[in-house]
Amino acid sequence: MEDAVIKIGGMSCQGCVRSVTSALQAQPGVEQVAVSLAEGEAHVRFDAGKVALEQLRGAVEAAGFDAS
Ligand code: 9UX
Repeated sequence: MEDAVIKIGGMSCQGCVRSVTSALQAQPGVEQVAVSLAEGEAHVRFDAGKVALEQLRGAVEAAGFDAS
């Protein structure tokens, strides 16, 4: 398992937090997701054999937010 922090831009309310959380949870190999509105970041634990970090950033961007 891999732990990563993704910086998220464009979240303004808890609805955004929910959107980002579900986008990440929908990816293969994602085991745990914690998104902080105040910090503007997502902490993700995932199986790097099933999904790449870049793919997780892509899922966040596909949901309409900036990811870095
Ligand atoms: Mo809140 Mo976010 O009204 O995509 S859900 S701003």
